[in-house]
Amino acid sequence: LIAGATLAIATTGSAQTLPNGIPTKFRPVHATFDYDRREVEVKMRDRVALHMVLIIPMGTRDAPILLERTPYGADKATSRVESSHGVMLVGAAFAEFLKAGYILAFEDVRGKHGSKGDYVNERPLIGPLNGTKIDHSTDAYDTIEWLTKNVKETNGRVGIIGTSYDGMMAAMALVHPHPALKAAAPMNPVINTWKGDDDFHGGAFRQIGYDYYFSQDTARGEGDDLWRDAYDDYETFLRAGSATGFVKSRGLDQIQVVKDLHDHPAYDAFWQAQALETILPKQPQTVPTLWIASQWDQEDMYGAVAAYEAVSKNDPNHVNHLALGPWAHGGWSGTGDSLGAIRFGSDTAAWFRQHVLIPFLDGNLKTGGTPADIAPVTAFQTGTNTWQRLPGWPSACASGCAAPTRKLYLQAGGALSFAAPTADGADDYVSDPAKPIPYRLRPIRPTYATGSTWRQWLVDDQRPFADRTDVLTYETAPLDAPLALAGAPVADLIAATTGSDGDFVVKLIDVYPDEYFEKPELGGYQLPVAMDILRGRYRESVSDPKPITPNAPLSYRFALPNVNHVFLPGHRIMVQIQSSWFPLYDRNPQTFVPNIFDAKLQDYRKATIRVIHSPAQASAIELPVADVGAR
Ligand code: PG9
Repeated sequence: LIAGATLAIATTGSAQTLPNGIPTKFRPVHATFDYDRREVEVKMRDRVALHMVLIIPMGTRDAPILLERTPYGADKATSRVESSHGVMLVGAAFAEFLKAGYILAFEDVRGKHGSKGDYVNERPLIGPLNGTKIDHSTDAYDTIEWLTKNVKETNGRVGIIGTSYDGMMAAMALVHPHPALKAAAPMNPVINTWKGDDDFHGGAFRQIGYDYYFSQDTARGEGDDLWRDAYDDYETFLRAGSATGFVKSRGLDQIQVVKDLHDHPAYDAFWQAQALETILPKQPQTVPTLWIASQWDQEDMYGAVAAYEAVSKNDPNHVNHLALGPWAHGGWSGTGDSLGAIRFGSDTAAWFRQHVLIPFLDGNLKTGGTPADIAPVTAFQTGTNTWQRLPGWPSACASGCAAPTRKLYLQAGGALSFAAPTADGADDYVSDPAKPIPYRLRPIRPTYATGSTWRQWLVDDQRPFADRTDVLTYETAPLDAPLALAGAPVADLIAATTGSDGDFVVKLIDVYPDEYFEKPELGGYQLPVAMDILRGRYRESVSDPKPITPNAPLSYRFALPNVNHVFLPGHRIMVQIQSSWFPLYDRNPQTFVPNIFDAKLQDYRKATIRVIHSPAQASAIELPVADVGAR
């Protein structure tokens, strides 16, 4: 006892160091894991190493690989939760792929996150804008080559998938594809960022891109969020004046893509040379492809359908498919029973994954897989809330479709009807750039801010805008029979403005019955079905902008996004017309200036717009009217 006490005192009394609590090298034990997570560096043909993470179900053999190439972080995509179960690491949809027996491979595109090399936003394919020997097509090729040679668990068949930017990566892999690439599913892909995906719509510039480019293009990893001057983005952007004012106030002109956007406001050779919907059909389609579109895609509403339509023109083996769901951007991967206030009666996204997407992948990728019976077009029809199998898309269009479009004419007294107007008429409004029309109810939060409801804005109730004096509103009587649309409605306005430039926003709206017993709070709801904008200077040519002749009645014709929707009996069809949609789109000064990005304070002027609905100058919206019951 005494000896022990002496020893204890001696130990405490001496300045003996304690062992480091952190092991020199901790060796994790993963014996209970049901997956193997492998991080690999893959050398491209120019010796640049790209970082890839593989999730391989334990004990798997002879399995196909699903590859996603991303600028958003392969590590992040494969480490959502620390878990012994692979399905917990990845998003819910990817968990379904794992359960279905796939190996998952996420690769950082060059220059981002763990990958070496330079990052070029939307790096153009080799050609007039890219004089190097590498692009995303060659990087996909080299990656697939590596996967088939180095992953012993694979059956040597690879599918490429991805949403948005990653969807563009999937689309680019289809250019000179690797022979082991056996399926592709580009989801809400960026195909043409000028024609209607992220950056421009009808020539009007989407200012929300600045948030994206600030966080994405100022750091190899994840960048910061762009700061604000006010809680309400309406205030922040209005104070900045022009888009260039906003750029300068934040130093964004140091970012290459921001310079490119500024220097190419029109659809010039720069945009034309990288348009994937013109590049893809140059070679016959060989890889079975399922393009996935969302009816209310708030970011890339153009790409999937445009690519499907273009590729279908050179598809000798009939391997090209389209799916259209009632979703927002990326909605195929989530829970698809509702969007905002609108309900679809079932989990449309889960149904799509289990009945279309996974069977499509299985049929093309699994060893001995039998081709699934996937219709050329699988489209969810909103209104009736049913899935349809269609032979092609669109079902109706101005020419060359199964059915022609039908004109719904603007009429006096705010009416809309399929009969052409019989008396001269017009409606006027004053568009004031000092008080642009908010695209949503204010305060408008930054697009990507926590809690932002940006993803559902395309189904926002339009009532708050319908009674503004700078918005024209036309509507039918309640319908006594259902009216189905399957295609892209076309706005066809005859209008005059006192300005020498100006924007036209046209919204096609489903007005719910005044009282709606199924969901009373939707009584009178004005559900946007398709909406878009045209910058007047591009009314004749998207590549060659011209001033508008003031006070001259001129044609403003432009397509709205694709819809597969039924206006049900008792509902009304409404059209709203206005000349700003702020701050999503930069303001048109309504005075012709060489580059609207640089418009000066004095360029922004009020204009009176006259929309004409006379027999000789009828304004209308052309509807792709289809058979309601097509299945
Ligand atoms: N829609 C995103 C995007 C923004 C800008 C350029 C390219 C893509 C995306 O979600 O990836």
